[in-house]
Amino acid sequence: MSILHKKLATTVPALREERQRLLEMHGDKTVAKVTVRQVIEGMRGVPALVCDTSYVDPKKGLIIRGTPVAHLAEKLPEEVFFLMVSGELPTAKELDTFRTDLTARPGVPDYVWGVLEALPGDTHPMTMLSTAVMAMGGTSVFRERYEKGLSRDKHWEAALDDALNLVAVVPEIAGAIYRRRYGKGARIKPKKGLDWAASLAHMLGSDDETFSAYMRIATVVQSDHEGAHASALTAHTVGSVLSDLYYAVPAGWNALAGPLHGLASQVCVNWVLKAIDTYGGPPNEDQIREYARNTIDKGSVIPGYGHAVLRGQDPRYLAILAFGEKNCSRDDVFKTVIHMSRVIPSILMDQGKVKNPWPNVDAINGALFRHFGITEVGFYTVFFAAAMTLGFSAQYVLNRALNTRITRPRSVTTESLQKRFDA
Ligand code: CMX
Repeated sequence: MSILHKKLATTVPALREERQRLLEMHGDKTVAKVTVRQVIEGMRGVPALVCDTSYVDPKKGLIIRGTPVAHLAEKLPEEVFFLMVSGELPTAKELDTFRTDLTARPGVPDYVWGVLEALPGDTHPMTMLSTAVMAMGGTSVFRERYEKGLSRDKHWEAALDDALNLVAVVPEIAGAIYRRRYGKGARIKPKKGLDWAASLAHMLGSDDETFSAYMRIATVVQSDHEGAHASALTAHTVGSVLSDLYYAVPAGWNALAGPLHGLASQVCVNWVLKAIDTYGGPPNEDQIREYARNTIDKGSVIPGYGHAVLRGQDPRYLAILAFGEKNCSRDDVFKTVIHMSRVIPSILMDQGKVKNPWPNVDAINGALFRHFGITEVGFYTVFFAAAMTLGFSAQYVLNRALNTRITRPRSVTTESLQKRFDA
């Protein structure tokens, strides 16, 4: 039994009692009214589920288990995963035990490498990631135990086994995808003693300590973003029907793979590089204005800007900015990203409809990857997905612990809205 199994076993009864108490005392009270606009426009802002791993405050941004993400930026991804699942950061001894637990997990089954090899060489790396992990479904502890009649009370135990197994292997799978997809040579095996992020850096092909430090901070800030953004909500819904984690997490990744969500980091770097190419070097302020306006006039969004919930600066962006200022302040792409971030908000504000004109995390993370030699933009969303594995998995485990019900809101017809409100 892992240390997280032991920890959670002590907290699950109280979590269940509290949920029951809330239901009994307040179950029929109204949380919010829902407008026709919210129904038509993507359920924006409708409070629709509980997520305790993290919360996105519109002004302050990501808060993980009560701690603003900026205060966790120096932590290891493993520590943050432990925090998300258990509600507490591990002590040094607990962290040690937890890291040993992770290294003792079964690893990637050999056939998964064959599955990756069988895909066409130009497959998008996000497709590779979901395919590889879905192919691991046959190893699901949850599925196996459920089929044998696992009691509802113990769903979380098997879910946590799957979560630990997946969290332990995601760096190796992501590293292998990078090397296979971009012709970087043979897959690199995990090296003993490295933390989660340094291990991923190593399996991409880099042992540069500054790059590992970047991977740590970038993983932590992108590890979770509450439970109702498009990809977490998708993973949540798939998990709510008791599909195992090898269905639920790739489902979330598949939602992350769109340009309005996690793919924005790939789109954003391409957009910045095209600006540099268009103007024969880093654009000046007037050129940035012209370039951004052209993008908007063509009917596209400015990639890496805006957010559905945030209404202030994104602390994930700011954390990566601070790291970049220390470590790659002379990089032309990085400098252009910063220069753009000073010019673009006012252009977006002038449009009069954008609710958040500030850069989000996707505006900047690709510039740092490029700086550290990972120039293949298609990989950036795979990294985001690898980081999000921590949050999706933690949320999955807690939902099984609380026996969260199947997600089943209602849809309405246009006719029903017309009849109700046109009358
Ligand atoms: N550039 C141009 N227009 C933008 C914009 C941007 N970056 N962000 C929002 N708008 C527009 C919207 O398209 C919308 O226009 P319409 O009314 O004509 O449809 C209007 O401003 C209002 O949108 P909003 O309420 O401010 O934003 P939404 O909640 O609808 O959308 C998001 C949020 C992120 C999809 C949007 O800001 C966007 O497309 N940004 C660019 C893509 C991006 O960076 N995505 C990554 C998000 C971060 C993450 O996934 O974590």
